[in-house]
Amino acid sequence: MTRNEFDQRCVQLIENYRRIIQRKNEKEPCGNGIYFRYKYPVLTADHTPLFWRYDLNYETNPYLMERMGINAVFNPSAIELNGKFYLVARVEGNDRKSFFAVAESDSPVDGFKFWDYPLLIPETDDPDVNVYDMRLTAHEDGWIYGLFCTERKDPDAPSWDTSAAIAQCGVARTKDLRHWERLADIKTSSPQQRNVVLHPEFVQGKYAFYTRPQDGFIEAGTGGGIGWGLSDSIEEAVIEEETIVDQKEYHTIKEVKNGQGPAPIKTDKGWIHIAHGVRNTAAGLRYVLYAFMTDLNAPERVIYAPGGYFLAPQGEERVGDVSNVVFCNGLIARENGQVYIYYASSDTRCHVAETTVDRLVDYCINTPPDPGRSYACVAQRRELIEKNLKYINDDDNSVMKMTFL
Ligand code: M1P
Repeated sequence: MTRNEFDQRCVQLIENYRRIIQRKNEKEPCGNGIYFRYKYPVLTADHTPLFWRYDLNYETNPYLMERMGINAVFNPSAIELNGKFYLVARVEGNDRKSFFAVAESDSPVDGFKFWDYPLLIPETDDPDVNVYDMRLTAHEDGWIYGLFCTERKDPDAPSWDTSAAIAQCGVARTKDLRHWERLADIKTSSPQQRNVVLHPEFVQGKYAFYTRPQDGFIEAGTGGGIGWGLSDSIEEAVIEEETIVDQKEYHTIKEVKNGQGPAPIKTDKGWIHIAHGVRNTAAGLRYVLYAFMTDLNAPERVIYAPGGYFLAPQGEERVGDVSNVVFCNGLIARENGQVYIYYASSDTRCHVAETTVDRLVDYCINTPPDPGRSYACVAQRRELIEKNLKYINDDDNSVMKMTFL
């Protein structure tokens, strides 16, 4: 490639990058009344700076090859600080290793731009092989904590088993998202932990955690529900006792396993939780989001559990590295009541859905629970139909008309 061709290709790449970063997002026009999706993903692999991927020196990279590709950007945590919106995304290189990187914007729905460098979160004495899925919590103790999954090779796995891993919860804290102090990994009695989230307030004077005990790396086994436990310390957190807040359950959207999403939103009616539920299908696992509400004074006690899913993969969201997955570990609940739910699709890209605290409260309180059997589901739906039919006039026997239209 000549120097001139190299320069032209540089310009082309920069133009493509700018187009993506500067693209205005569009709210979907109608929505389902619960939330509004947005048309474009808020972060993708193409949002990562070109200088993360290319060697931009003609002498050392005359073909302007992508030397270190980025495979995916997904499962972002989120926080609003001083009027700016930040996503701490899981960025995965072509080498399969994930790391965290901060993208910043003045808007909650578009314009996210990565900082020049990804985060270099310190390791412990036992280095992580892979880190992912951070949950940020602005705790009442004044720190912002990032809890994430730290994965290491299973030391007891037989030599032929090159995929057995142990997942546990890593902890780091910061005040500005730039400087991070690594604390000890959380100790629980479970052989595997993922989806651990710090509750934003002290409970009984202790740090409180949502956990997800699991027997195997993928298989929930005897675990799989959303757990709850307390620890005196955050620097050396030990959860002696884990109770299950929200069980996995036969023939529901969380039949195989489930996990807490971001830290819950405090409302005057209770804590609103967004979680993911996993079921099995002939095509593999299907991950959807669901919501529930817990008691204001006892965040481990579920008081409302709307039936079914809150958000499931649709359209392009259904396809990616791990298809048929939506996963949420970040949201921003603003003081004005607006809520931005950041979710990833198919372990590939990040999206946003917009709603309000009032809508979420209504959804949690007034959506009927899963009654557990087809017969009971039909009875539940017939009740809704009966109430609605008084608004429907089909006198002309062809078109159903809402009487109030
Ligand atoms: O691939 C889907 C998700 O699988 C895991 O979630 P869970 O622990 O609930 O099974 C995580 O690896 C997550 O990052 C991933 O999106």
